[in-house]
Amino acid sequence: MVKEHDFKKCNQAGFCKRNRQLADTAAESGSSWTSPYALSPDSISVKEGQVQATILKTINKYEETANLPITISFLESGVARVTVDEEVRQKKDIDLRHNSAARKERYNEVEHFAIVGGLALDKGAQVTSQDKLQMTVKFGPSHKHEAVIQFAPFSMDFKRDGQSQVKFNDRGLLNMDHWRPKVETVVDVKFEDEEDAQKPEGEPEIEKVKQEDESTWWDESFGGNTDTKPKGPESVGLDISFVGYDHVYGIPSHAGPLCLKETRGGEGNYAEPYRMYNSDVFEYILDSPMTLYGSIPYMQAHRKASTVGVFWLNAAETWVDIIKSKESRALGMGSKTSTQTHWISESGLLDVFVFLGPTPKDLSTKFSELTGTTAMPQEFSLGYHQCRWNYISDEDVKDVDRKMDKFKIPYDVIWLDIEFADDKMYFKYDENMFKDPIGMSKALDEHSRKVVLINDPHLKKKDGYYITDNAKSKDLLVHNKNNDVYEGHCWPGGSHWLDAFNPAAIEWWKEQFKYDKFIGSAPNQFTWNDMNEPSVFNGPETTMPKDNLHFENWEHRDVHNLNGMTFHNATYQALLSRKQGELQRPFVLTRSFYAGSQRYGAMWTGDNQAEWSHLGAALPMLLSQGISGFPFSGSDVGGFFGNPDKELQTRWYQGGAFYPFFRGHAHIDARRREPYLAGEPYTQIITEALRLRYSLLPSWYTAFHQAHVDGTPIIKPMFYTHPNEASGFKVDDQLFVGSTGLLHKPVVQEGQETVDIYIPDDEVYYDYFTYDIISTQKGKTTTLAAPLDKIPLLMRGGHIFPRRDTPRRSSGLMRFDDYTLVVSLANDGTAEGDLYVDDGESFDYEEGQYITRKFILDDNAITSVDAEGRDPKSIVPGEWMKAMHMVQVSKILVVGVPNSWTSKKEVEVESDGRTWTAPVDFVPAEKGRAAYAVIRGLGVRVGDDWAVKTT
Ligand code: NBV
Repeated sequence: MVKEHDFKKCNQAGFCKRNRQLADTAAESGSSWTSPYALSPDSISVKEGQVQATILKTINKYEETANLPITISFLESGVARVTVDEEVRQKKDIDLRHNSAARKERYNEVEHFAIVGGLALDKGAQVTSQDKLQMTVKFGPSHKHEAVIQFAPFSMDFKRDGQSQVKFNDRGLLNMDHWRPKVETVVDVKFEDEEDAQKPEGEPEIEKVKQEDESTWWDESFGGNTDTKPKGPESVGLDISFVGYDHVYGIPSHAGPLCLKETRGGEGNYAEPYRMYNSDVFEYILDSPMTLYGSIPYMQAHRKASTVGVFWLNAAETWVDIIKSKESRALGMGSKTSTQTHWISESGLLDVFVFLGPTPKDLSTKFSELTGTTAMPQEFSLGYHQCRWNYISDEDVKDVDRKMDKFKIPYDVIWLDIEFADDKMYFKYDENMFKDPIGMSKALDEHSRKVVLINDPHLKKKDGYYITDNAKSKDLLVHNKNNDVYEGHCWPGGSHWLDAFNPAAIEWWKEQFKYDKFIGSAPNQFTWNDMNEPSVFNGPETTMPKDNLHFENWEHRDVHNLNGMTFHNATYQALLSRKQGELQRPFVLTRSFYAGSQRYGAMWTGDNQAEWSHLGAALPMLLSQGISGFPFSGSDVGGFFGNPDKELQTRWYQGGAFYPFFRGHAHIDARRREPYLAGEPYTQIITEALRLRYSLLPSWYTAFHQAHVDGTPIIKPMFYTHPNEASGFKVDDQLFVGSTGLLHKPVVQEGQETVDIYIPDDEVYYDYFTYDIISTQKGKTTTLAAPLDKIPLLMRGGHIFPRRDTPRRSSGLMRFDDYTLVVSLANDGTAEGDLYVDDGESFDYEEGQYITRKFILDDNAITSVDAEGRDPKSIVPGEWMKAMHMVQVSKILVVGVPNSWTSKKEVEVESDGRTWTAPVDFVPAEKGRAAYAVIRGLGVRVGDDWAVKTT
């Protein structure tokens, strides 16, 4: 069990404690509380979508102020951004500072790592009114968005269609700890008369020092480690209120419900704020706001028919308090709940993006414009990954491979954990155990399978280990507070850490992955980045000291939450450039992440446990990843720590078949548990779950492509697909796959043989396996039988989705198989769906080498047209496209066909100027099962336009 006391609570982090106290003081003072921040109207300048000004923070009774430049940017997308910095300090101030190598200004480079676009300014933004007290700016498409900036105290109100949605500093909790010198010796100055007191020349802070509680400003110790905090207090805090919104989601990763809880006590609530400080929290506890391995400080608020959100662009340790308040409305009008949040970061800028919706999908699109979308994955990475700590030798790997084949269990990737490396020196295979890694890779390649090798950011401190020696000589390692190379403990013992903030370190890292450099590496080998929070065994809270220094002398404190992403990026770049001319898409799994990590690969939820509760906890976490822009996510199937019993293992595979990233993994001390070891009936049931995943790969790939195009989640929660159905806003134990209409609810309890599945609309739903019509009622749950061999899976009426029905050993072997289309008729007799397919490995799709189809069934026909309306002749087919020319849609299964199909024996097919007929098998409705028809031997090319006449 994770030692909770090894990690800080808010009151053990000085800045969190201070800001929370401020919230208490403000609340206690009620209306007499005034925020000491005022925007100076004289400082305002407006140009082309941007307002610039200075906020003055009154810092003492002499009315001295700290100057905080503010930039409010109105973006073309309708998103607004508010950035507040602190004026660069005087040289003399800097000299007064503790003697430290750390940079003096506030960290301002998060944008450089997290943001890739979407910053074009809305040049049409217009100041529509301005007086001494406030100004109003209209912006965004059709000027529907509006920002009201109140000057004193400073606050902002973001409106859509004239209605307040998001408010800043409404509760007066804005706080930027201004820079102050550390006064070593407090001079004992006594003032006879406070009123007449003259400020002593040159010693402005002395009196203040005596009045304020300084105890959390400077050095702070926790768990035997002292943070020297050479820059003193520099926290940023802000209250952000979502007016009229009673649900908030996001800020992953936390092991709790998708819909975030309140954090200031009360029944069922948390007593601590949600924390974001990427940490190695192995065996994490469930239903907790404790931090985990990665952070995306992006929150969305939702109410019926409206979604808005904020993105807090700060990479320092961050805490978020959430409370809800009920406001009664006029008599008989009931009450309206608002959610009030309080964001607190240890250092850096105040930099917040505001999204005004109104749909969850709008938010996905806008957030992905800023932070990028999911990298288009290699298709194999959507298959099943077989991992454990550790497959101990190349013979072991080949043995597992053979056995998977023997039991006809499909899989794509086998993984090697840290024991593959000689004495934990990554880039060096343990030659005794892995005698022929190239031979091993080739053997796997025969069935189009891959290997993933772990590669952690700690480099073993050992003279003669080329990697460390070379990185050290080039000064590419993280430094300690004295600016020497930092040393800590990790798997290899004494270790150093690559500083992937340094562009030269990335260039160097790329070199190490070249095939001729990394002996034993091969094109079908990919990478796993673990421990990149970074995890440091002897560091404070198992990570790096905050006063460590990175590239250009930024303190670790400022960049901590970005650390994992920079390493993930370095590895992604490295896999991209292993050999000149070999342009295959990288696959890199990361444990630690930040907003933007989706551009580099997949994540998983770290070290869970082989317990039912952890199986249940996985889905809400993955759903949260999906709506937060990083949907390529999974949890260790089977549970990392411990030994699942066979029922749990089986249920986990059934649930895992619906994780975007699907990997079985186990701790080194856990018993072997490859699916073939489970024995019957378990092995067979697990194999069926895997085959289901494989047959649906075309649909998964299509969903991934959508995520790649516009940030749409791959698995979707109910509030996302049905934003107007309030009864589904808290539902986080079931999912829709892409736009397939496939609705799955995993069984997550021992001995459970039924599930109650929530139905979000009035559509007809069919059982995926039996085609039974499920009795549904919008907003209610319906009970499905779910014996061990049954995955609860429904097809929502109105969808068409692609499958490949021939079971094979790996996804690569299915590349040129024919397709089956499954059509589930809606109540109104229509259906539609999509297919996207490319070669699944190269970047040729960027040159138009892909097939994308829109399938539509209406009263008369099922048709397939190019989803982008491209003229097929405009595409010069490459090798893959040529091969695809032979691939057909060979079968269409139509579920829910009307009785008029009874006499249908064949249908007319039309494509490429030709017509022919295809036989139909019609099966009438029976005992609750829908009528269905199978059109066989269709013979249409998947890339061509075609129509199947159904009348
Ligand atoms: O590399 C060993 C493990 C790995 O199997 C696991 O998936 C990671 O989350 N790693 C953590 C380090 C040790 C964990 C106890």
